[in-house]
Amino acid sequence: MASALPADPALPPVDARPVDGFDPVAAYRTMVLIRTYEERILQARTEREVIGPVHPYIGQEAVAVGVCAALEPRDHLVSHYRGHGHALARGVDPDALTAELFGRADGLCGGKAAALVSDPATHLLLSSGIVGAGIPVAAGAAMTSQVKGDGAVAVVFFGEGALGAGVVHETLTLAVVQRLPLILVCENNGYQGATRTEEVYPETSVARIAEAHRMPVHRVDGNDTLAVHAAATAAVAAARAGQGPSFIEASTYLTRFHLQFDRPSGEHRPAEERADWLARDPLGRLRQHLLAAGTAPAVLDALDTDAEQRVDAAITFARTSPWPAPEAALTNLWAATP
Ligand SMILES: Cc1ncc(C[n+]2csc(CCOP(=O)(O)OP(=O)(O)O)c2C)c(N)n1
Repeated sequence: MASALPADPALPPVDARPVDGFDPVAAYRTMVLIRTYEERILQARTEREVIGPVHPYIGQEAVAVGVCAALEPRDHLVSHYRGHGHALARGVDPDALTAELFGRADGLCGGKAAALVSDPATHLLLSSGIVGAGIPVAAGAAMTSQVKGDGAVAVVFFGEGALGAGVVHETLTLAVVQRLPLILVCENNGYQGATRTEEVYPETSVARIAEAHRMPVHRVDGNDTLAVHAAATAAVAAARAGQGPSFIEASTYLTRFHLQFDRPSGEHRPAEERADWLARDPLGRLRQHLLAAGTAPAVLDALDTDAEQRVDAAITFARTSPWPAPEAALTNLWAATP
């Protein structure tokens, strides 16, 4: 992995033992899995084995992993088109996820969903391709848990572009007034496709927009897994205690490009800006913290190798999975009558 930065003696030592159920070594394992997975899926898209568009998540892994590590199995999750990282961080089976991207019958959704997966087993309700559309769905899940009193919370991931959607503001209002157990996680990467957010938003601090709805806000360095996890833990605790929703603004950066069909999209991020963020790569930073805390490099290297083997196995699984039967195109179109 390119993330093998040397330990920086200037950093304060970090205790690498699990704290409050958070295990930074396990977090590193998942982040490396996501990074390796995404690199291989981009390659598979170039080779036309993956069928739909691929929206990379490379550079943003600390957000998915930091947040998902704060959740319990009963909690609900809503993702979007840049969602492989959220799915893997949530524990979705890499074989089934890959078979889905390859359009195969053993895919998570029978090969019909491409990247817009859902997975009842892990309560991943939806990955929406419509910017902002998943946010009211997550609020619905939060309201369902509130009515049932089952103690679950709902988490939704979205980019800052979603704050341009009217329905998001309606949802923020409702969530605050109804004290819904909802955690909104805005992955603010500064871009909406090829457009810089400052070119299209009069207010680029999305946290201030959430505050205007009187929603408690956590502003975090979205490339710092431990900081993201601490914010998510506080937000989940508040939601479970009946204190209502929270908004996490995780500042991060997409180090590649917006999306890929056969070739990457042609937009350019300024070289200096990209280099600056690469120096703050979330994997490199977590690795650096773990080394500073005394974790043996060999332990982390073994996790890098494990990730490569796991992704190889998932790709082999997808390649050998059958194509869906033509008649499967007509199944699961409508929900069963309750
Ligand atoms: C309602 C809607 N409008 C426009 C689009 C086209 N579109 C796809 S991604 C995107 C940019 C979204 O940016 P952001 O929410 O910041 O997320 P990011 O892609 O940066 O992760 C747009 C405008 C869409 N998918 N849905």
